[in-house]
Amino acid sequence: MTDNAISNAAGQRGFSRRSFIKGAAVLGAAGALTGCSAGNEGLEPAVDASKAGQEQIFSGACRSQCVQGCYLNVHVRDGQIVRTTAGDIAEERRYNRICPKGLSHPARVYSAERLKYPMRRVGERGEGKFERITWDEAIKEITDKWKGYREEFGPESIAFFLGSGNTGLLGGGTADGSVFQHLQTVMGACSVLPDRDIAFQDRMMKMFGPGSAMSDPSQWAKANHVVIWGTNPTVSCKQMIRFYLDAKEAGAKLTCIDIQYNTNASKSDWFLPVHPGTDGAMALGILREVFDNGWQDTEFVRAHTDAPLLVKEDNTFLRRSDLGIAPEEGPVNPRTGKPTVIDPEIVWDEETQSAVPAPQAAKPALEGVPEEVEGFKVRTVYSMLVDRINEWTVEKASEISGVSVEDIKTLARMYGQEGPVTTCMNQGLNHYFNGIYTYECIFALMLLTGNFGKEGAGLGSGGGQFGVSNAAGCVNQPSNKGEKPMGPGRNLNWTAMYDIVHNQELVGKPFPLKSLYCSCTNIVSNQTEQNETKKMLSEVDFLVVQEMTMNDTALYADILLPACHWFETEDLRVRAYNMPYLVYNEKAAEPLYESKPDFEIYKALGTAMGYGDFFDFDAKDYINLWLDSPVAKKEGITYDTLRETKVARNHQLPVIACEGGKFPFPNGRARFWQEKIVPDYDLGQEIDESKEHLMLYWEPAREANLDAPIREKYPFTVLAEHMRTRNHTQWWDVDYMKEFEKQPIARFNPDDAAKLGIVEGDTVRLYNDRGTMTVVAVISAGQQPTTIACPRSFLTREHIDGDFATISFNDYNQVSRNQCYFDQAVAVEKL
Ligand SMILES: Nc1nc2c(c(=O)[nH]1)N[C@H]1C(S)=C(S)[C@@H](COP(=O)(O)OP(=O)(O)OC[C@H]3O[C@@H](n4cnc5c(=O)[nH]c(N)nc54)[C@H](O)[C@@H]3O)O[C@H]1N2
Ligand SMILES: Nc1nc2c(c(=O)[nH]1)N[C@H]1C(S)=C(S)[C@@H](COP(=O)(O)OP(=O)(O)OC[C@H]3O[C@@H](n4cnc5c(=O)[nH]c(N)nc54)[C@H](O)[C@@H]3O)O[C@H]1N2
Ligand code: SF4
Ligand SMILES: [Mo]
Repeated sequence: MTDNAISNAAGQRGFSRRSFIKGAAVLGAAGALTGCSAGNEGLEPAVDASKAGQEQIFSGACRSQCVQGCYLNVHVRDGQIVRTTAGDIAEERRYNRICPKGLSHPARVYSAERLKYPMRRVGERGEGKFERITWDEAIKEITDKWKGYREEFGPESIAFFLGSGNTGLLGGGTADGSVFQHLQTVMGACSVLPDRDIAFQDRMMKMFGPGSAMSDPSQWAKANHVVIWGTNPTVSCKQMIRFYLDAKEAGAKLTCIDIQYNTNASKSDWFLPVHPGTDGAMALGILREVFDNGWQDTEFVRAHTDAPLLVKEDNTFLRRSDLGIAPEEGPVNPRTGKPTVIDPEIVWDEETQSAVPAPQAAKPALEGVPEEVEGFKVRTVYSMLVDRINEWTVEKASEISGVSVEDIKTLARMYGQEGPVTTCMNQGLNHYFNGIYTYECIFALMLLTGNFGKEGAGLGSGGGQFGVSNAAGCVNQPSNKGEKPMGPGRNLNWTAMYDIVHNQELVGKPFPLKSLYCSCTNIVSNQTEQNETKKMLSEVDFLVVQEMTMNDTALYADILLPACHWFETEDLRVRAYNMPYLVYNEKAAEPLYESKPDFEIYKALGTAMGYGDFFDFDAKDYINLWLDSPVAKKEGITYDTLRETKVARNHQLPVIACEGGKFPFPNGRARFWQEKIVPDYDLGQEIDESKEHLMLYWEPAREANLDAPIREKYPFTVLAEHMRTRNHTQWWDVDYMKEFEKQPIARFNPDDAAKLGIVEGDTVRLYNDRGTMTVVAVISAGQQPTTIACPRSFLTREHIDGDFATISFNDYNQVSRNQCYFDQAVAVEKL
């Protein structure tokens, strides 16, 4: 940090330290550092100090992109937040939880790094030199600039980055109907898509259909096998870990497939290490063994997937209309208001040896179909799947994945013979360039062995659905005069941002982007290829950052707006992946310094832009608007009831997703085949369609692949591990969390370390063509050879030199706008 930034932070310190120490005494007494509390089911809530009349307790929601969304009690004494404890959801105590981060909120509230007042940049971008200004000056300067850009270049010259740092409705940044999103829509500004965690969700939708493909965790205990495949619940999904252990207690065998030995592995019955980014190849090897033994679930596949459908030479399905019968109009689709089209796919009926619409076939054939049906050259999806599986051998899969032939065969037996199997996945496989193909192959394994839509068989991890929300209605809320919002503006992909800002062009066409507004995100630390991010932020005309702390993105702002802490304002926590309750957050204390609730800032900006009529609501109005949905009405959830109950059951996972093999596609069948390739982004990229039609394509990761030519120069691959003590970069400002994770490290396999002459505690530099980082070495036998693991949420100033976030690449798979955080190769130098 520069002198000014330091003096600014030091200026804040005087107040904060004193306040924090006062709070910390109570915190220590509460034993806040002893670790993560277990589930509280069956236990009474902890001692209620409020009974002694000393403390007032407010309801709170922990709402970072940890996405567990725990319900907390916020204890206040003399107007100061002194501690947090787990809230009590009496009807389902299995969701009562708090972790050390949740316990350390007072330290965030009173952190020395909090932004105190609005500021204007006076130094170079990134230097962190600012001067204090008033709120009026800040709002006027921002909106004067924006009005100028809008006049000259149109509304899309301003872009908003909707970040995930706060999963609240009023103050949050996410695209869940937040006020921030409403402001962006009203202004017709562009939205910069974070492009994170996309491949997993995308492939679920494409293969299993819209809606949730995740079964309720209560199902896991009914499985014979639970496979934790590329997810790290003990660190990343804390609401979930107890369900794995429940399943184990109930007799399920736990298998952990990971690239390193970690706590999940230590709790599992079987740990199976795999080479990074090769799980898809391993799944194909498992499938080969399954098919060689005839262990596939033919009847499930026939009845519930597109395997028997006939594909023509033009890659579309043979349909009744191809046989000369015009499509019929079906019932009106309530979403589009248009009639559905009835034009069923044709299958070959084994019983009658004739071509009939799939719903009328007695026994749709999977194989043995004539080459030509009704004048069309066709193949069943199934026969193409079999061909592709036959391109693989267990030995080839073993060679690529590093998993022994024996172990692959054991997995085949597990999936093919010893079900039901619940497969628990999340984002661990997502963060590679080949992420979509990995998921396709594993999902195919689940479908082809019939491990889906049945008790104890399916996809686990706990998902999230907003059963009760009217998010779109919130965002598109008309003004009180009935005017419509101008937007939404265009979506911009992260990977194109540097080009847009630098060349003022998007896919060869002029695109004068002038201003970027970030709230609830730390893009410098979290988006891929940091040096490119920094170049973009240095070149953009006008950057507004709304933040709680002076983090790496804040250092670049032209205008910095200080947001208050979550417990200093009212909100509703709407997003959570594994905790099925909405949580109402009461205001527990006054915002410190001159910080303000984000809700008020968004409203002030909207009003100053001349859109006051669109922001004529208070918290109650907006929450009620979001709750204006059939489900919330049915459940009787309103702002007033939430203020009473604090929590309300929200997104309900189906107990068994796609139960009975009913998939939410028009034909009810899960999909292996894509008729039409629809990339989820368009940057004029060329697409090799041969990779995309059949869901059993696999290719290696880009740099994590051991055989990639780049590995000659950069022999190690680096996992970006989520930190135990931070959610992304949040909690960086809590000093005592550093007792657990002090500084950036790189973990090496002992043999690699010996070859490199590295011992624990050495200073090492990891680098590639894109970036460099200097950190401390740690040696661990849990690390596979040629792989390094680095906890990844440190700020630049916490590294000895460089920054971890500089080494990743900023490029997407041809159809999936998915950032890759784990697919990176480096060389290592001992300093
Ligand atoms: N404490 C904490 N919790 C968090 C977050 C945080 O920053 N900190 N972030 C939140 C967010 S936004 C997300 S998206 C989730 C993500 O939650 P998870 O999906 O659980 O992802 P990760 O924590 O990255 O864990 C990935 C696991 O996959 C393993 N892995 C990596 N590559 C491979 C591979 O090629 N094959 C296999 N089989 N395994 C592999 C890693 O070793 C690791 O154990 O976590 C959320 N929770
Ligand atoms: N190398 C690497 N990079 C990664 C990942 C990885 O595994 N490795 N994981 C990726 C994933 S999966 C994700 S989801 C992203 C997450 O990326 P981000 O969403 O950028 O995550 P955070 O670091 O939590 O940043 C949130 C910011 O919001 C601020 N904030 C919190 N609450 C509020 C509030 O109420 N108001 C305002 N105005 N600001 C607030 C916090 O101070 C913080 O700076 O990171 C991605 N980046
Ligand atoms: S950080 Fe995550 S697991 Fe910890 S208390 Fe907050 S929401 Fe819960
Ligand atoms: Mo994420």
